[in-house]
Amino acid sequence: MTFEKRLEARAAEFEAGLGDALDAAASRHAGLPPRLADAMRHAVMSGGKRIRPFLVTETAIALGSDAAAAQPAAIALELVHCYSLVHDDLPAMDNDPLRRGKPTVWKAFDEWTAILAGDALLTLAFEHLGGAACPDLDDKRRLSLVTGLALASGGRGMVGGQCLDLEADKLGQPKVATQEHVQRLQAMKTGALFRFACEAGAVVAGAGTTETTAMARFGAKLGAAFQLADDLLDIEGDAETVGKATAKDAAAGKATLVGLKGLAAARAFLAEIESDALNEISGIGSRADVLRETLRFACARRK
Ligand code: GRG
Repeated sequence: MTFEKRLEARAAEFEAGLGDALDAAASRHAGLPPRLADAMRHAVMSGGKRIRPFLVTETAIALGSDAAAAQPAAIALELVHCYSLVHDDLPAMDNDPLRRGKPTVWKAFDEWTAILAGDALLTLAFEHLGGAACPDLDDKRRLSLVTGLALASGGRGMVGGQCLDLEADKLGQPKVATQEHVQRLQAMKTGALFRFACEAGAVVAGAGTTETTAMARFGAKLGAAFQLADDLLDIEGDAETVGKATAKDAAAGKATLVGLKGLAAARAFLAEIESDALNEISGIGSRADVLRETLRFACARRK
C-alpha cells in the first residue's frame, strides 16, 4: 500500500472513532445542546489529514503494539488539535474565514459558539482518553497519556506557543525576533503535539526510556519540519490547494523562519531538520519505515 493510501485508510478509521466519540458525548450528556453538538461536529468532521493520530498509531505499531490500543490516545489528540484550530481561526486570534476548504466554525455559526465548541472539544479529549474502553491500556499508561497530553496542549506547550505567536502579531513583541525565539515558539505551538503523538505511541506500546525518548525527539523534529513546510506553503501555496488563506504571515508581520532566513536558506534548513529527525530513530530499523515516510510527507507537503 502506498503511503498516501495508508494515511487515507487510517483517516477513515479515525473519522469513525471521532464520530463515535461525538455521538457518545451527545448521548451521555442527554442535555448536550444541539447547537454545540453541531458546531463540534463541524469542527471535527470536516476533513483534515489526521496526521497526528496517524503518528500515534504508527509509532505504536512500529514498537510492537497495534492500532486498537493506540486509538484512545489518537482520537484524544485529534480532538485537541481540532479545538486548537477552532480557536486559532477566531477573529481575536487569526481571523480566518476558511479552514480545510470550508467556512470556519465562527463563520458558519458565530464567535461565542466557536469558543464554546473549542472548550467542549478540549474537555471531551480528556474525558475520552480517561474513559474509552480499551482492555490493552492499563491505568498507569492511561495516566501517563493524560498528563502528557495536558503538558503538550497547555501553557508550556501549544497554548504557550500560541501566546508567544500572538504577542508578536498583536503587540509587536519582541521587536526583533531571533531565530531562537521563533524556533522555541514553533516547538511549543506546533511541535508539542507532534512530540506527544510519537511519545504517546511509545507509551501505548510499553516501550522503554531509550525508545520513548527517541520517538519523542523524532516527533518534535517532525513537528518543526511540518511547521517550516507550512510557512513555505504560506508563501508558495495557493489558497484553493492549501484549503485556507495564504500569504498571511508576512501581511500580519509574523516572524517565521522563512522571513528570517529567506526562501533558499529555509528550504536548506528544512532538509537539515529532516536529516536530524531521521537520525533520532536510526536505532529502530525498518519497523519505523512508515514514520520515515511520514516525515518525508510532512517535508514535501502541498496542503
Ligand atoms: C488556539 C491554543 C490555540 C492554539 C492554536 C495549531 C495552532 C495553535 C494554530 C494553527 C495555526 C497554524 C497555521 C499552525 C501551523 C501548522 C499547523 C498546526 C497547521 C494545521 O494543521 P494540519 O495541517 O491541519 O495538520 P489539518 O486540517 O490537516 O488537520
